Formats: sequence, structure tokens, C-alpha cells
Amino acid sequence: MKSSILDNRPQLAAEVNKVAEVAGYLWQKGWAERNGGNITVNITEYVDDEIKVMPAISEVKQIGTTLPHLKGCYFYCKGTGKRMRDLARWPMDNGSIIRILDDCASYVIIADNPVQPTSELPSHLSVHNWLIGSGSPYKASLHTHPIELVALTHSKKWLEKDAATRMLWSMIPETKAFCPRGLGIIPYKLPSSIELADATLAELADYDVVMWEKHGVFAVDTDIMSAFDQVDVLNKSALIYIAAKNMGFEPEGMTDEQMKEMSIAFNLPK
Ligand code: 2HA
Ligand code: ZN
Repeated sequence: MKSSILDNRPQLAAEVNKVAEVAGYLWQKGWAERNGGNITVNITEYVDDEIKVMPAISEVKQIGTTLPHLKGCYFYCKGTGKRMRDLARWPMDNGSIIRILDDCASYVIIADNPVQPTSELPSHLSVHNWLIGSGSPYKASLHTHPIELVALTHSKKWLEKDAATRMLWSMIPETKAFCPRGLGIIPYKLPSSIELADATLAELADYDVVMWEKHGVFAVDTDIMSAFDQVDVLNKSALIYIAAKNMGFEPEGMTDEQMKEMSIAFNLPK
């Protein structure tokens, strides 16, 4: 079998295998049609001396922006145009590992194949740059199209600040416990645009999961499984809301008292 950067590197392999597992969930949930969604993971902590001297297998490519905190960092990135359902089985054929060069403005692919990273690389890397700069332990970012959460954004009612957050938290106690910063909302902007990237960065100061109106979510967490979990619990709440509406009534939701009790019991920020 062809050798891989993951051979004899169990920690690095575990991180990439988590990405593959999550990619499978995204497909199964119907959140990743065609090439929908992106994943990037900062894997610098698993990089050894041998990886540091691995030759580039691509030309030097420009990021399109300068990101000073990313000097010498390494990322696993889903490939542009690749399918999550393929990545689930073959993560190193549908994604690649890149090294950020010393100018902090360009990168090379180092393994396993010259798979061009996601079209959203500038925005993903801007987020990682900001996470490092703000001392965050978060290493993974996820963009996906969760059906019911996206559907909510087709109504003005749920685009008001924290309206969706309050409703989603009130559907089942776990949602507030496991997505304690709620769901940030970003008004519609062109996919892949600088405006969308800038708005995402601003909103991540207050939320771990942000919604791009009529498009999808962007989530960050310590690893890709945890980022997925936050989106999953929010979408579960949206499903409970819809189930109640389908039964012909507006769900009551937990009371403010019950929500406050949860915040105290779980020591939650909001
Ligand atoms: O990469 O979902 O918004 C595919 C997307 C971009
Ligand atoms: Zn998208």
C-alpha cells in the first residue's frame, strides 16, 4: 500500500479519522449534498521534525491575505470540490495537509496527494489565525448545511438577535448545556466573500456556532467532533420545534425559570 503521513503517527491519524467520521455523519444527516461544506483542523501540535522537513508536493500558493499567527502552522483541509461522503472513506484522497510558509501569506501542500484545499480556505484560515491570536484552545472549524436550522433562517422572526438561540435552548435542557453560547446570526452574504468571512470572525467572539442566513452554519471547537456536536444539538432542538408544529401546536418551551436553573446548575456563561 502507498505510504501515508498518517502511518506510525497515531495521534495525527486519530484527528484525521475524526474528520472522516464527522464527514460521514454530515452526509448521513443530509447536511452535505454534493461538495457542500468545509472542514479545516489545526494539526500543528502533532507535527514532528520529520514532517517539518517534508518537501512540498505543490507549488507555493497564495492564501490571499496575511495571517501572522499562522507562521509554521499545519492544517488538514477538505479538498475543494470534494464530497463529504467520499472524504468519510478516503480522507487523504479528498483532503490534504498544508504548511503555512514564513511569509504567513502562502502555503504548500505536503501530504498525501496534491488535493487543492477548500474554496473557503481564506475564511477558515482567518478564523484559525484569530483563534490562536485570542488564546483559544479551539483547533477545528466546520461549515455545513443543517436542513432544519437553515430552514429557520427563511423567517425574519428567527433572524433577530438571539431569538433562535432562546427558542432552541428552550426545546430540551441539553441544548443550553452543550451549546452554551447559542447561535449567532449573520445576514445573507455571498458565499466565499470577504464580507462573509469578516462577519463570521466578528460573530465568533460571542458564539461558537454562527448561522449564515439561508446557507449554513460555521462552528468552531476544540476538535471536529465537538464542533459537530454543537451543531447537532442545535439542529435536534430545531427538529423538536418542527415536530411540535407538525402536531399542530406551538411548543411551550422551557420557562425562563427552568432555563435560569440550568445556567446555574451547569455554570453556563449566559
Ligand atoms: O464548499 O458549502 O459554502 C462548499 C460550501 C461553500
Ligand atoms: Zn456552504
